[in-house]
Amino acid sequence: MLYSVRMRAAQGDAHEKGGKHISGAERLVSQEQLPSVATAMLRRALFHSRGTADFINLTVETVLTENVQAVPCLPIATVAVPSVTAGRESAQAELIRAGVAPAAVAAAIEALAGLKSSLRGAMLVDAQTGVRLDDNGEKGIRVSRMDIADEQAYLCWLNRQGHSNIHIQEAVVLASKVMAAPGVVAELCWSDDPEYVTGYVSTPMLYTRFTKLKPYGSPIGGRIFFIKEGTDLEQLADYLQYQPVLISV
Ligand code: PML
Repeated sequence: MLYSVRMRAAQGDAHEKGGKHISGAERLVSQEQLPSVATAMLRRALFHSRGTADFINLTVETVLTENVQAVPCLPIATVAVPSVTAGRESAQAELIRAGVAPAAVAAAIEALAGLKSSLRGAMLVDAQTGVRLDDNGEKGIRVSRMDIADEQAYLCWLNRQGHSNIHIQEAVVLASKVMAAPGVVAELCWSDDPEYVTGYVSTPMLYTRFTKLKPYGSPIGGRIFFIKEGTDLEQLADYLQYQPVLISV
């Protein structure tokens, strides 16, 4: 038996559109790890650099081990870019190489760059037309119930490549789960952390980081998943939100 532990912290009135999202986290852990993981999440929500949380939701739920799907971790590449414009151009090229239509790429970048507040989950967008497919507004689809199978091995693997921050640790796990879903062509993401400007494009083959994808100081971030025509959206949303997945390096 494993436990899915999920945290979401918000500011303002939680009853009004769930408040302003400031922090979130996802783990899938053993009973032994549960108390320390839950405490660390609570601490992260309480002492968040973006201010005090007015609302913290910590959910713990059992998951049967036999329902957990094993998924390989995506390899990581980093592209150093001199500016946000150069970063977005390179990300655009990577998305087009992955099979996303140029018009859909342009529409998606415009949609992410034009957000008035951060997305809590991801937008699902048609990879050919650029039309948004989910109707979840700023909530989007939250990818949930995933973790790394062997945390120490994962951290060593990341460290050997010079990566040690929590953003990359969590994003690679999430992207690996998303890219294992049938029908997902690629993902584009940049962070809502005002100090974190690196973003990424992931494809079923590779997680590519671009060192500047948004302006320093911007608190607005989000994710877009590009979806192949004919994909069963209900099945996809179900996998992204509910299928427990452990990622292996
Ligand atoms: C986030 O933390 O909100 C998204 C992470 C984006 C990039 C992580 C990285 O590869 O450095």
